[in-house]
Amino acid sequence: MHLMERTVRCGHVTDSLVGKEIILTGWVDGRRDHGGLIFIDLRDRSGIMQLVFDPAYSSKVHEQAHGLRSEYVIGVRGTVVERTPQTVNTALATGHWELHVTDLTIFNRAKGLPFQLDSADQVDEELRLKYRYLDLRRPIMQQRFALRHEVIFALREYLHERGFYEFETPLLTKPSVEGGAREFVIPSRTHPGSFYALPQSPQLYKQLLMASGMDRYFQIARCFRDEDLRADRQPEFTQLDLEMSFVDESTVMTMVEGIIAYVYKKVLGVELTLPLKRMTYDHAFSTYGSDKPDLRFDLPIVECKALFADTELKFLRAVLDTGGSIGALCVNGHRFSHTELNRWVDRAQGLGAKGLLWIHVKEDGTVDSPVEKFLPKDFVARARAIFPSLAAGSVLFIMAGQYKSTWQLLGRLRLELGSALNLINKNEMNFLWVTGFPLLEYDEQTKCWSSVHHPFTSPTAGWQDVDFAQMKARAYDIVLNGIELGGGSIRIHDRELQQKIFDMLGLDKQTMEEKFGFLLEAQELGFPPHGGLAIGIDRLVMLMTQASSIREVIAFPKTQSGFDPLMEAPTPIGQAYLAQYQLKINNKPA
Ligand code: AMO
Repeated sequence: MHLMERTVRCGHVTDSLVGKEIILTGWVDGRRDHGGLIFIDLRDRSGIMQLVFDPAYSSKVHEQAHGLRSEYVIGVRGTVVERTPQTVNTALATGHWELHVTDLTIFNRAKGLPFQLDSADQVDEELRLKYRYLDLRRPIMQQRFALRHEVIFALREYLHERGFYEFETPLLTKPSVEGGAREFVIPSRTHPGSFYALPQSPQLYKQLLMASGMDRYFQIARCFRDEDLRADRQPEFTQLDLEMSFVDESTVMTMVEGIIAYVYKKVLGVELTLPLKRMTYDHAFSTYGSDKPDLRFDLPIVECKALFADTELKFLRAVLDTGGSIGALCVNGHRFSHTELNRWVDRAQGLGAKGLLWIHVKEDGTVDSPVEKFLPKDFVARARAIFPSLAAGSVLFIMAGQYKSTWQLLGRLRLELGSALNLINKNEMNFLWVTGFPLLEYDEQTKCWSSVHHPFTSPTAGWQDVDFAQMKARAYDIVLNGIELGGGSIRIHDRELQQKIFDMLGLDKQTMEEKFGFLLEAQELGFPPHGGLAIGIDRLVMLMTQASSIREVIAFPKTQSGFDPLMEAPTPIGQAYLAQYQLKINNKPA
């Protein structure tokens, strides 16, 4: 008889099974052959159990066990026995017991693996992804995916209890006509020359479901974006997407806080303090140079134009005379050598800054700086009025230029300093809502205004009375440890307002009809007020498992260049295949 029907998982063997006969199935994780006795660590997704093969239990089975190698797939029957005190392994959950094996089935053998599972962290990621099924056998990966499952299960549970319906919306949807968007397109065979697009998010479908009276919607939604990839970006990723009717910002934000607190409590046993912190976009940007500040450490950017109002330093003068800004980070409690300070200058230049000025306050209260002789005698006293924490040993890192770009650079430098100087408590979970976003942003290159979130976002009251740049959105982002976890808004449900927004974005009547005619029409057929949000599930699970990238929590992710080394996708397709779609590849270089 094959030992297929396990009675318990390896990691779940406990005291109550001592003296009992059990069946285990799994993979050979390790093997020690001590001549007479053979010890095997048997692994399944729950953990490891030590097997002992002794000729005294069965000489035939002991003989068979000699042939076992790493990653063989086996089933065993045996008796659970308490280990002697000297052989207890406290590092293992099942380390107090072992299985004395009397029957063995070898289901399958394994050749030498392309990499050792316990040193997978050191191998090239592309190799790990090519053999992802092996990579996923590692306990750390099994734990991450168990946690991911628990998170998704908890989300469904919580939302079901609160009257949300789960929906599936189409994956074959409408491209954004003019192109240039970050979309993947799919040719249609039945409509030659026409294309579908994979959704960047289910945004419009979920709004339409509100027009249908579904009231509360959610979806564990796969989204597709053809954009440059990073540690927290993949071309396909998963959102918890939700939408609610008859709500304002606070209802949606409170619901989302409840969801996150429930998941943290249920899955990690961590109690979050609600409500979460809130900050306006203007404050976040002026203080941290970012719309998603990492608040696990402070180190604010301080505007210090006044300190240099009468400066003779040419580069600062030039910036001040052209309406630019000067910002500084004041680092206390760290001793920097000249070499280190100059390395930070190089780093700032690496980030794209023209330069970085450092001023070090020495123990005797005088300053050390490349521009020391241009600084007034009472510099430290004047600086202290702006930087109250300035003391002996402090270093000011100063950057000058146009406000937005300079603050963005200082924001990035702040993050690098935070990490290099160990200012970040890695175990902290620092949640933050950012609100009061601008509605629109101006693109210098295209000379066009575009939506900061999306064009269906409602502006705040009074938008008619201010310039485009001053209009604010009824939008909110949720940030965790400096990573944007989710974003949402209250939407427009009125045709007239929607049309005005499209106008501001430069859409002419015809394009508006072609692209969004269905939405404008729906807005005239009884569309309720509504709003919602989407949370990046991959990012959430990455942060909950302290993984270094979302690729560690997606079962079959793409590489940084968007390639799947396992299936080898994308891949060219032949002429005959293309002909079905009436397509031809132009092989000439563009
Ligand atoms: P947004 O574009 O902000 O909003 O996306 C919501 C969240 O999805 C995650 N995310 C990603 N995760 C991995 N890889 C990517 N390439 C990627 N892009 C986004 C982030 C982000 O915060 N329809 C709106 C939501 C709404 O208004 O309700 C939307 O998609 O965690």
